[in-house]
Amino acid sequence: MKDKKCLVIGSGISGVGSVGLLEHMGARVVLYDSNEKLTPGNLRSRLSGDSKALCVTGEPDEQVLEGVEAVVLSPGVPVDIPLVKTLRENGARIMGEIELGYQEEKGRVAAITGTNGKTTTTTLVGEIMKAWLGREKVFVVGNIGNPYTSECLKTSKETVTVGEISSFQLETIRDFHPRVSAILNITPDHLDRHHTMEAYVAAKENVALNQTREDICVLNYENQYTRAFGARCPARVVFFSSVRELDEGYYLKEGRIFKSGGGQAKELLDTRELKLVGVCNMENVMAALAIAEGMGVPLETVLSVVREFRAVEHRIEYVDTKGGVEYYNDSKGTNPDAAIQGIRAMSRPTILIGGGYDKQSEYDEWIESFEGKVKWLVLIGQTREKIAECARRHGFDRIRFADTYEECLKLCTSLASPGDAVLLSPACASWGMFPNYEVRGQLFKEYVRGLG
Ligand code: UMA
Repeated sequence: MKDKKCLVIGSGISGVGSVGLLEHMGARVVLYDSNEKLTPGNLRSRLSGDSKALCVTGEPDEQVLEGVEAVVLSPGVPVDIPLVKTLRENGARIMGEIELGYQEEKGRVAAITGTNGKTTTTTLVGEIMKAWLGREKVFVVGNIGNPYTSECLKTSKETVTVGEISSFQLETIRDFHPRVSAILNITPDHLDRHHTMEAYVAAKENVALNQTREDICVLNYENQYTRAFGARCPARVVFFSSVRELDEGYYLKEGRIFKSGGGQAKELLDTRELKLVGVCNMENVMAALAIAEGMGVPLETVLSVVREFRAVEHRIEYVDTKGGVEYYNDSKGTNPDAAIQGIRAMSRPTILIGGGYDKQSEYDEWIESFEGKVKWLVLIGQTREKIAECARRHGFDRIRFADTYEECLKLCTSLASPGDAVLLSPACASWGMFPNYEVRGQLFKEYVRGLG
């Protein structure tokens, strides 16, 4: 990158991390954001004081684009927008922020992707690695909210990087080569961005693109896409299953997790020892066991961390009980499949908050999973009409609409009786109403804590 003109698109945390790294590499950097509400001054204020990057917002002029040799895309920037197309045609190399960070990686990498369970599994694997190597030798990066480009310069031969890698980030992989990769599951999501399921699946499979038989790829045997990928994956595949006994791999049977191979099966743990609940979390635990073992962590270290590990924030997170009503924050239920797990975890009649940004998802299976458990569905956001229409088609009409988030929360409290649960598990992204699902979940928790 030395002396090259590089254009970073997007001035969020990935863009800021990329500018810092590119300048360290000696590049001449332009930070660009298409948001017309932002000014170059806004962008500058996000960068470190000694940054010499040129900051541009709105419509970029020809001079800005002239001579650009490399383009770094923030994950939220689609690869098929006209600006990227033009730059590609002009001969610029297009890469994502993860790929840029990987150029400076000096240690070993574990990369975790999948539609759901990524954050829990990544956090758990990160904790296992920290218990094994010490906190200062482990970097947990990526979609989890910590850009790779902000950490990669700290890596060394002794360190391990654990990455939560989204499909957005995998679209632009070229050299990225994890020692162990994992695809936890693939169900329809982000189809507004990837357009087809095939393209979404292909992006996920890119996590193993550069792996060889020396490497490991952990896959879910019970997901049609990941099972099929097992047959053509370039790495050595380790499967896990929450449904059946596997001859080779990790599986769940009668509440216990086993590891099998070479004609033998060994019980690793009884899931009643765990602080995590739900089958989806048992899948995350099995994946974490396989990833950690693949990275060489002693089994005893792995098991001691797994036993103590608690649910991550915003994922079926119990908030409080107010007036006999339990409140759960599952703001991370940003697609129908994740939200189904949220409903499954409820053991009470539930007032469910749904709706948000339209990712062109189908809601049929989510509505079917209500199975008499959902008492009221309170809908908000861009998708509310679409979800309501789908729910009515499935014979569910206990629906209420809210215009603001505050109105929505108050309505839920008024609809709930002692013994009920209120669950925020919207099956949609928060975008449009909130910058991210964390802010949405935080607001929910603040509201609940403020209740008498
Ligand atoms: N922008 C443009 N042009 C475009 C699109 C966006 O200039 O065509 C600008 C926007 O105006 C904005 C900036 O890009 O100013 C935002 O970039 P970004 O959306 O990539 O956001 P970052 O802050 O860099 O955060 C990204 C990830 N965001 C997305 O993938 C949407 C974060 O994942 C991730 O934690 C972070 O990088 C660090 O790796 C969030 C997410 O929602 C949590 N991920 C999706 C999910 O989990 O479902 C994939």
